[in-house]
Amino acid sequence: MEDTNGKRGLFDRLKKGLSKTRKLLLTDVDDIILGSKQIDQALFDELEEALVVADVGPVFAGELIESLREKVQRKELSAPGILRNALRETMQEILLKNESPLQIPSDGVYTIMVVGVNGSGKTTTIGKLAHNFKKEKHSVAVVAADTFRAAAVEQLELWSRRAGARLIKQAPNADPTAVVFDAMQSAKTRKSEIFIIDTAGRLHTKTNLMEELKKMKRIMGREIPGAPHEILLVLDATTGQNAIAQARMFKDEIGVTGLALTKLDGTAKGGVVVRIAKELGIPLRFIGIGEQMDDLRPFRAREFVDALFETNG
Ligand SMILES: Nc1nc2c(ncn2[C@@H]2O[C@H](COP(=O)(O)OP(=O)(O)O)[C@@H](O)[C@H]2O)c(=O)[nH]1
Ligand SMILES: [Mg+2]
Repeated sequence: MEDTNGKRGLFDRLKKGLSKTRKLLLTDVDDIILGSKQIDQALFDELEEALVVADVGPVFAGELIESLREKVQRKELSAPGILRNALRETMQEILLKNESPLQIPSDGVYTIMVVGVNGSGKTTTIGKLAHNFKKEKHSVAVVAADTFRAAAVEQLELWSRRAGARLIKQAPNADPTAVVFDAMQSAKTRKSEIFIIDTAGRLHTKTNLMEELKKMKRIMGREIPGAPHEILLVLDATTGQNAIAQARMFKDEIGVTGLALTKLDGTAKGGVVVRIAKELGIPLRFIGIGEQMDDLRPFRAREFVDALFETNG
């Protein structure tokens, strides 16, 4: 029997989730390397272009190539064949510097405010997060502060049931800040629980949305010292440059302490993980690789690079 939830099973799932990016990156890089007899400027130029196509961004691509060039100069690299491994190692080194998983204290109340535009995957990510936290034996409450659409509350309710998390909600169209206030009152009575707050993401009323989010944030901090402990911005990886623009906006308006990048399974431009970490300087906490409950993972540089580059299987 295949162990789909064991370490290997989870890794294979990640690999499968990243298969579009793997295909693009590996095929291109291998074609370039196999077609080259020596390491020269032309080879570096081609590699850099392949990396940019995979959306790692020009900054990171440039840095990677520079680092490879230094290795060649130090004679650590002599033939194109070993370049692939060097690329993998260098990518890992750079990403490790950006690795910063969410650390949740085992005791006390911990609050996560989840923000992002409609459709980016907030509610789904909250469901998966709740599931993960429950597996780690935390108490979890999800808070339906996206009250704008009735369907949004129902969707969260469904996920709360799947994950076995408590749901805090009010009547449809309730004031979202009132829901948050409610949740914080509940938090005051708990010794130890993670509160995950779902919020609206309608962008056509941007100013109102940002004001509403700021108000929620203020109320949380007023009721529970240190809250929100994390402001997690959810970004859709398939939107590329747009995701970066959104991140800048949310960062400037309300402050963002961590990122979740969803739908990596839907894009060949998974290099955007790297780009976002690099260009925004916000820790990448989680990556989403599918629609199921187990399809959210803490971002780990080594695992991510291994899943991108491992060829057997
Ligand atoms: N393939 C894939 N789909 C996802 C992922 N995360 C979310 N989705 C889908 O994206 C759509 C929008 O998600 P939702 O959570 O409702 O977004 P919200 O409007 O930000 O709350 C839904 O159909 C989700 O199933 C992911 O990692 N991979
Ligand atoms: Mg939603």
